[in-house]
Amino acid sequence: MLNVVIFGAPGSGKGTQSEKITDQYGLKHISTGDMLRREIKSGSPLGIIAKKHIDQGQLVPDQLITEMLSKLLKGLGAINGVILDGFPRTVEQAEALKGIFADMDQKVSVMLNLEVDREELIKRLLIRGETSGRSDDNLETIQKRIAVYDEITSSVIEFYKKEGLYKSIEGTGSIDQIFGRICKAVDAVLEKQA
Ligand code: B4P
Repeated sequence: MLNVVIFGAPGSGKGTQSEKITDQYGLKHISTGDMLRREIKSGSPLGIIAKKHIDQGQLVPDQLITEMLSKLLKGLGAINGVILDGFPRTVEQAEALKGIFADMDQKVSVMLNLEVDREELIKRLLIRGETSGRSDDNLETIQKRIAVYDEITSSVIEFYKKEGLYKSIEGTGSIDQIFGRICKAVDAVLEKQA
């Protein structure tokens, strides 16, 4: 099994690269951002709570997101593995994921950190905001999201460094160039597993 965590600041390309990784390695793509946006669209109780947080550029509470993810992971049938896009975003979520996977006799195979500078992140998200219709793709909320990343989410890097699962990926360049770097890192993990 290959279980990949794709990590990075907002706009670092997690969603973009996850789709390519899914095709290449036959993994199940799990995006917590997409799951939350579906909940919001359906008007579910979780969606109503999530919208309040997302519109302000804040994280959705750990317990809600962890329960949602746990149910989904434990309900998966036979698969080659997963790519987790947007989870974990706090050390508490990283610890919870370790526990959920342990219950399933699974573990994270590698954590890929897409590194992109601030100016480029803001530029990408503002461009996306022109067409995405996302309530969080405006300058004020983007800056808030990046601040939340710095204050809270970036600590997840240390967690995976300690676990010996951390891999830094240069996240600027063409989408295919970045994907090439990711494949090199994932292939090295697969070789070790073989
Ligand atoms: P997400 O949906 O995960 O949003 P993201 O971090 O903004 O996007 P991503 O990094 O995937 O960027 P993308 O590939 O699209 O989360 C949204 C919100 O949901 C969070 O702020 C939070 O409130 C909540 N949430 C989600 N998960 C949570 C959790 N675990 N706990 C608590 N709350 C949670 O790329 C961005 C743009 O860049 C795209 O337009 C793309 O086309 C472009 N791009 C990509 N690669 C490029 C490249 N190489 N060059 C130029 N442009 C590129």
